Amino acid sequence: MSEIFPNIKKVEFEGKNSKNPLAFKYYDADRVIMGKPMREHLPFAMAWWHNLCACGTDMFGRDTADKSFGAEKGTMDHAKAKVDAGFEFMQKLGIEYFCFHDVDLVPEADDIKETNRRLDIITDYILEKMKQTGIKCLWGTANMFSNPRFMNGAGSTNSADVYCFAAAQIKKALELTVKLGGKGYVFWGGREGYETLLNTDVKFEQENIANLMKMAVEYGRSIGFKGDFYIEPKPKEPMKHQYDFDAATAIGFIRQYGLDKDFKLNIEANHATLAGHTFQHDLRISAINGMLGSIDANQGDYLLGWDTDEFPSNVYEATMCMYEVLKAGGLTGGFNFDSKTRRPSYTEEDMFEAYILGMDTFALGLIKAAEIIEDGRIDNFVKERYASFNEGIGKKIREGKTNLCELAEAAEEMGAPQLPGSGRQEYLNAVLNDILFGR
Ligand code: XUL
Ligand code: CO
Repeated sequence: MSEIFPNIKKVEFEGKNSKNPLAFKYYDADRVIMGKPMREHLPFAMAWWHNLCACGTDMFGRDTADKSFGAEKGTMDHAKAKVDAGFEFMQKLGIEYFCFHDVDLVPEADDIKETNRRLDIITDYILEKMKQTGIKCLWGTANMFSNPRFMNGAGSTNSADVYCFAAAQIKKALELTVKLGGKGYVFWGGREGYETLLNTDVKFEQENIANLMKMAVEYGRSIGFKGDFYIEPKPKEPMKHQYDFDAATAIGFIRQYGLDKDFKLNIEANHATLAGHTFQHDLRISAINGMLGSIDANQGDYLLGWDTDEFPSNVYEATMCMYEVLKAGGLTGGFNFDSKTRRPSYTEEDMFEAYILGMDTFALGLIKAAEIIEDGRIDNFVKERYASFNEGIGKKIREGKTNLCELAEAAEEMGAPQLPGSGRQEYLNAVLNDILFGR
């Protein structure tokens, strides 16, 4: 079979002094960091939708990139060409996983039976490619936000008919995820939210969403899905208000509806920043609740208030991400590049250079995060900061062995308490700079 990207050879690791745009400078798959090769720390995934479907369209202009891959768009030949392009792309970059929505794979027909037939054909083809290459599926999902029928959401819709349709799509997407051996199944609540409370029954909508998820778990388990279900929080866009606002909100929802045995979170960097948090914040909140499952790797733009889905280039953020991941003992999922090249970056080279940037950024983040941990100054400072809880009354507080009367007595005895020790934020930032740039 002829190549789709004949001008691009397998991307190799050349080291940090390389000036070759089509080589890795930091991602060295076999390099061992804290006892594990980089490839195991960083199970990277290609997002089918951005890489093989998105062509640079924005609200003000049509496609800039040609992703026909030699076939006529809107046909099954094109669906197949996308599979060929995707597998060649992943192989050339050494990416071991992919993620997909149902409608990324085939052109959607008016009749769901026909769409499902097409999905069966294309996933047979994908399965063959997976066997040939060893590439695996990280997670699958159903797109329940693009079709006009989902204008008011899927689980949160006001229409029982649309709700049935959502259920049908989830059922099929779960079957496909199982067929392709996916490790996870994602619910990103694309339009699960509202525009105005004047027409919305929030409680009812949330119950309906939870019930849809319960039915998904029940069906998924019945057909042998052993992986994790994920909620991917996002505060807004396309809806003004989305129910899965951020990690903390999604965790509350998962627990409220008894979904915590089956669900974890898929944290996307740009979603966390849209919610007014740092990426690291949402990772930490997920991790301390035992719900850090997978990551959608991208970044936003601090000057823009929307989901720009840029390829990660911010080494500081990637470092703090990898610090959280290492501390949490790794991910059960992986790092899916839910990122797209900018509209003016429309060439094949841009597609590869974008992934090289993202992979190198996370590799550098991993190297630096391991250095933070090995250096120990930051972790030791945090530990020391709470030292007053290690003995005396502090120890009793830590162990839950005291009460308000005893604490009040202790306060009266001590007179005015000493000020808590300095937070030393400036010193800690200097330590971080030293680790990031001083060596
Ligand atoms: C949208 C988004 C989605 C999900 C999957 O902001 O992140 O691509 O990751 O539906
Ligand atoms: Co995402």
